[in-house]
Amino acid sequence: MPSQFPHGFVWGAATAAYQTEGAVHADGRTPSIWDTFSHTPGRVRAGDTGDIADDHYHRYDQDVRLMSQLGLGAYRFSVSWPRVQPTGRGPASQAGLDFYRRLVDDLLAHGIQPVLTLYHWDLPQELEDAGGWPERETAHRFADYAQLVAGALGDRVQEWITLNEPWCSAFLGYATGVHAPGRTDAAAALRAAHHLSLAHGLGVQALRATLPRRARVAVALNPNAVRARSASAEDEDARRRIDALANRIFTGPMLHGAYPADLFTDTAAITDWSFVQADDARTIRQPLDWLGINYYTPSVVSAATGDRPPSGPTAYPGAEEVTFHQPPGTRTAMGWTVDPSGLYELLMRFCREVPGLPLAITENGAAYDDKPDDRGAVHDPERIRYLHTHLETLLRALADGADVWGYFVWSLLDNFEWAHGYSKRFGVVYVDYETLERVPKTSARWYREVIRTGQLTVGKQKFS
Ligand code: PNW
Repeated sequence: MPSQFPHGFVWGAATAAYQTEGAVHADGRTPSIWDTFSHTPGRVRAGDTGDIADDHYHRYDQDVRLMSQLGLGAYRFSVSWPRVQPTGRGPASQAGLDFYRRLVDDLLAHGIQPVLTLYHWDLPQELEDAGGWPERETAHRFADYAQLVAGALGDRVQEWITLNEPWCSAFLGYATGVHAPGRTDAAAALRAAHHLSLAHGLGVQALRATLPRRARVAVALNPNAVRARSASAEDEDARRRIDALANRIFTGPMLHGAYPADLFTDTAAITDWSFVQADDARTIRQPLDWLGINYYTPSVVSAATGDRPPSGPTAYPGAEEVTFHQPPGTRTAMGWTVDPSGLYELLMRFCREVPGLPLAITENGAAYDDKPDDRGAVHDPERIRYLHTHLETLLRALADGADVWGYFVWSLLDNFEWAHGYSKRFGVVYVDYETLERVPKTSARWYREVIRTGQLTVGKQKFS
């Protein structure tokens, strides 16, 4: 197997607006659903909020210098909708747009390609008050917002992502309620999933109409690498159900122009799907220039009773009988099993399923309990091991024909890890939340060597 990444392979790092920016009241920004959620007692661990986060809004120039020292070829960030269109409709905030112009110009000046995600979960609260993603209207508001950002930044950003992980927005936001807006209504979650897909389709149309021809448009999904615990018909059916509710619910309309029939059957007791209109499937299937894949860990499911009793509302309405099992292997601080084979599976699946569609790994990484030593250095050998094994797997997929143009480590910086607050650190750069000082971890130095050499071997000898 080749140990060398292809010439021109793009090495990046990713963040998201609410997780890093802070400055939630600056320049006319209004609350997003995550401001409301994090300020509601009991929703986020230890009452943490994104009010300050990494203060990236005021320290972006320092962060771009860090990226430049890492040798990054690309930086994936998201635009905060309520920062650039405070009420979720109507006029833009020029001050908000100016922040992203400054960030993008600074990236370009350092030779770092900006990769812009329009929606990484921070819906303007006003739109949630009007019904949020379960309402069709929200998809149209997203298309207007997409056009507004494209008009302002289309001259300098080439890579555009409509949505980040619509599965999380729909099912963690509206079914389990562990994410904003914290609702627990299975039917609403299915409606939300459809309107997120519709928002993607309308958003791509708006971007195509506004952006120069050279621009590339994508979506970032978190496909679930789901396996059956056994080969029994019951466990295989459990796998099929989760595949429908986690994967094909989005890839069906977005990539193939139709919902899978089994999804409708499985969820018939929850909704009749009458909110899907005749032309929606055609609107949602827009030609894409590439597909973003976020990967952390695989899933193992069975039909039988599992390790743990089900707790709280399900993230998979229509698959209430399915049990999730902890896959074998070491775990990260999230409790997620380290198993890169799921990444290989997904890359090969998409290159078979959608021939000719280039892929990028838009997120991959791990949380560990990083702490500075008495000299202030942060050693994170587990993260190096995690990234190393996943990049090895990526090399194998490339050798087997997967068309992957880039890799984005999640995350550049430790940041606000949603319902876990600041307790989970995903960064290759440590953030001291008292001083907001940035300290590159050993993994950052390791990543710099991988980027510099395009090889994994050098990094391994030196750092593990
Ligand atoms: C992704 N799940 O979130 C997000 O895109 C990032 O913003 C986040 O920081 C990162 O992964 C690490 O969590 C997920 O429960 C959150 O299946 C939860 C799940 C999946 C992805």
